[in-house]
This record gives sequence, structure tokens and C-alpha cells, in this order.
Amino acid sequence: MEIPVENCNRLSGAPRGDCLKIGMVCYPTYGGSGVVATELGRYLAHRGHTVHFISYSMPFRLAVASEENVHYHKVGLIDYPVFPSPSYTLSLAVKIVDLAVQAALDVIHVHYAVPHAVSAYLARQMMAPRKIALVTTLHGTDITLVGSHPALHPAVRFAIEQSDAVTAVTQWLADQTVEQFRVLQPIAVTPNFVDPEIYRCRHGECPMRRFVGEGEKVVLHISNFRPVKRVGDVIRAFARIRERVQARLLLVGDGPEREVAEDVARELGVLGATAFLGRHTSTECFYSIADVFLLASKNEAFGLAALEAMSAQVPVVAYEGGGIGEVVTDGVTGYLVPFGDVEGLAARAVELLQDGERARAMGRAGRRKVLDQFSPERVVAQYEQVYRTAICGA
Ligand code: GMT
Repeated sequence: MEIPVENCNRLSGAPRGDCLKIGMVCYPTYGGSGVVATELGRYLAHRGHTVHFISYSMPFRLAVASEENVHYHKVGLIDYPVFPSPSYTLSLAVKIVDLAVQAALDVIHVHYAVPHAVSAYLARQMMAPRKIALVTTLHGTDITLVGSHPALHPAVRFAIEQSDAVTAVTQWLADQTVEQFRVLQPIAVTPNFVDPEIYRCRHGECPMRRFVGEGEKVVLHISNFRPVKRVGDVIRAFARIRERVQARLLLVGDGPEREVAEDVARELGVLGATAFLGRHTSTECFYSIADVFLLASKNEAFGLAALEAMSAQVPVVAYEGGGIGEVVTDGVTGYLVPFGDVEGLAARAVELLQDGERARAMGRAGRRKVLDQFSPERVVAQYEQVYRTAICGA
């Protein structure tokens, strides 16, 4: 049931009408959680809310100068010889307090629990008795890898419990959170979204086509090249694809496994058929020249790039596990194969590369699923509702 903001009598400095003042905390670097936070903030601003991004540098997709109702606040880092590393958690908490008071924020929405949810909790305590609603969105490794590390687990659990509302990008991630943290706090599933006007079929328009030879099929992978993405498996699968289909592998992104990936491609003799294209702020054009999108992650909590591919009508072949099954429908919008089955990845990709009709049908089904379940309108409205509930409960 919709809770109109006007009914929130308990809110100090109650917002005018439906317009909220939102502090959006995210990582600014290349990665899905920062992209989702940025796009969410922009849509909210477009709907009349005022959005203040808070991070240690400008989120890479943000163009504050040209966007109404959007502001950016940099968190300064204090480095001091006795500290093992600059204390981002504290600096962020202080920045949140400053801004919350100065801009009369109604809600702080943190993306990625570590350490953002802890900083937001600390900020709220420092601001007492003034009330501010805290919303935490869990994205993946903040629960599965980083947050569940024994060195952080109790703090992350505490911060989740203290949030006024918690969301997770898939049901799988929500279940993982309950299982690993034993939290009693209800977790709302609020999926990621893409702009279907940006991620759409562009019939092959993309300057990157110059990397693709005449008659070659295109296998695409986009990620931050972290170990969890298993780019080595993408290349191993591609080497098997190349034995059967004339194809080129486009790798977009960069990260710690980039050199390993190059070594694997060299060893398997496919370096010449692989283009390492580095980081790109906009990735939409790559999808328009792709025949299949390959993802070999272990337990991807959502898989934003897979969603972008589906929106652009590109079928996805990925390892099952994690939340990817809530994004890609096996046999309908792509294929999911058991984790570690490199041959399975290759076989499914070859099937699609050789059967254009099936690939196009799956591409269309992917787009339909995006429009039905992952549209900005639908998801942004869900977040607005989460904010209202959190404000009422704060
Ligand atoms: O956890 C990471 O490695 C990075 C994180 C991010 O900031 O991009 O990725 C997670 O959040 C994305 C946005 O919700 C999801 O699309 C990714 O699936 C998720 N990554 C993992 O679960 C490995």
C-alpha cells in the first residue's frame, strides 16, 4: 500500500509534498553499485527530488553541472602517519552529518553496506535527537565476500539491523543476508534497472566494429575484471568457441585480472582474436555489435551487464548460481550452465552463434523481460516507496 509522504507526521522537517531531499552514498568507480546509485539519483532528481551524491570522488557516470536537482559532495580523506590507512568510515560519517544538517536531508541511502551503512549509522547517532531515515541497499560482495569476513561481520550485521529499511538487488542476495547474518530486519527485493532507451538494439552502429573482421561473430564480455568475474573462464570458453565458429572476443573493462586474462588468451592461442578495449563510461554501443554476451562469474548477485545485454536484445550465456537466475531466464533469454562448465558455456554460445533465429528470439525475450520487470519507472517507484516507509519508521 502506498504511504503518502504527507502522512509522515513523525518526520522532523517534513518534506514538501512528495519531494524528498536524499543523500546518496556510493562508490564512484566502475562497478554496478555505483552505476545503479547514479542512475537512481538521476531519475529521482528528474522526478523532482533533490539528490546529494556523497563519495570520495565524482561517480563516473555523473554530470552534475548539467543536471537539475543533483549535487555532489566530496569526502576528504585524512592521511596521518599513525593510521594504517585513511579512515574513510569516519570521514564519510562526518560528511553525512554536515550535509544532512546543511541540506536538511530526509533520507540517507547507502549503496553497498561496507563501510557505508556503518558510517550512516554513526552519522545518525551524531545527529541525535534530529531524526534521519537510513536506507541500505545490498549489492553482492558486501554480503557474500567482504561483509561476511570475520573481521567485519559483526559491524555489518549491526549496521544492517540499525537501518530503517534494507533492500537487496535479488531474492538470492536477501536470502544470503538472512542466512549469513541472521538479521531479523525485513529485506525488500528492489532489483537493478536499465534505461531501455539507451540500451536498445542499434543495428550494429558502433565505432568499435573496426575491431571485428568481415564475417566474424562477436562474443562480448564487460566487467571490472575482479577475480569473482573469472575472466579466465570467459577466454577458455572463447578458445573452444573459436574452434567451431569464426568469432572475435571483445573484452570491455579493466581490473586486477586483466593481465592474467591476457596470459590465458596468449597460452590458448586466441590473443589475436581477442580485443582488450579497456574501461568505457558508456557501454551501450558494444552491445549493438554483440551476438552473444558471456559471463563466467561465481555467484553474481545480480549481473547488471547481463541486464544491459538483454535490454539491447543480446542473449546471455552465464554460469548459474547467485542471483543471475532472477535476471536471465534459462532457455528463454539466454542459457545458464553449471558453475565451472567451460565447455557448457562454449557449447551454448556456439549454438546461438550458429542459429541466428534462436539468438534473435532470445534477444527479443530478454528485452521484453527488461521492459516488464526492470524498467526505471517501476524500480524507481519502488525505491520511493522504500524511502517513505523508512521515513515513517525513523
Ligand atoms: O561486489 C562487487 O564486486 C562490485 C559490485 C559493484 O559495486 O558493482 O557488484 C555487485 O553489485 C552489482 C550492482 O547491484 C551487481 O550487478 C553485481 O552482480 C554485484 N557483484 C557481485 O555480486 C559479484
